[in-house]
Amino acid sequence: MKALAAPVVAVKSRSDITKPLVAKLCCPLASAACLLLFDLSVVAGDSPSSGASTRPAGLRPLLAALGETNAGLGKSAVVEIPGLPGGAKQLEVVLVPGRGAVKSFLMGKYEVTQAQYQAVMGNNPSYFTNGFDYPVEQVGWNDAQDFCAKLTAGLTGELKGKLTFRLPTDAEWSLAVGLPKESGGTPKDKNGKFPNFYPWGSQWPPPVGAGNYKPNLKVDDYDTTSPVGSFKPNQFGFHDLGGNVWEWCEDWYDNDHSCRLLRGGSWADGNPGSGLSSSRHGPVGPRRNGLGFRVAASALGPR
Ligand SMILES: [Ca+2]
Ligand SMILES: [Ca+2]
Repeated sequence: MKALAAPVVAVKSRSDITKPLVAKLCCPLASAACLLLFDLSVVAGDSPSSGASTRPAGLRPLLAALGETNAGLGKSAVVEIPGLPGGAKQLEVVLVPGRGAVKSFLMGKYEVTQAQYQAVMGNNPSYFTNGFDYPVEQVGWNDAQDFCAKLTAGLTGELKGKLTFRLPTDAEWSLAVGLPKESGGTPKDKNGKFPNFYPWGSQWPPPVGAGNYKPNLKVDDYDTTSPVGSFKPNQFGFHDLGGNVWEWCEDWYDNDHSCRLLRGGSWADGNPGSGLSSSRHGPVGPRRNGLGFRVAASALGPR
């Protein structure tokens, strides 16, 4: 059984929970109108582990790479969201080369943060309001969809009509976490089918610093969520794919179509099953403090 983060006990009202951070993040630019100011500045990094450089490279090469089957590693782009507080993590997307039927795509280097969610959506539903770079949680699948739709609607200039933000598919998430080709129909069919295959390697329990997992594993210093990017990235440059918050994906969990798919485990998980790279979860309540998401993006229309 996988341990999902417990539903929030009604100790605080949602408005009480969000007030401190809202005050911190309050910015006159954080309105829907500001979304029209979106622009995408592409920064190219030679390797994911070196981090993104600050060299502007233009958008076109990245869009072109989305149409290639053999897109190069290490390309990333920053999506500038107006209204982020100074020093807050930007929304950065990393290019993942396609494989088989999966076309090359962009996926968020980090889980979506509370500052990013606040700036785009105008509210912060998170339970653990410890700072703006913590992952947004207590978001449902529909909330994540709305966030992506607003990002897409805010694109301007050469991006408009060329790119769409969405949630990663199950197959994309598997590619990003480095899984070999999987067999099976639904995500539920593929759940846990690669034993001893974790985001950090093959050992259990995880080594210290592997990610943010349940406190009894003693692999990190966080009892609940941690700021995104607190642990080293994987080979593609993604942080926190394993642990911190479970991540909503685009797919249904199974053919019942009763719930959407979650991947990656959370700060509240400490069993090997949840830690597996192939771990999936579906049947949960809509909003819990261990559930967040990261964005994906793909090209739209003719280039
Ligand atoms: Ca932890
Ligand atoms: Ca995660």
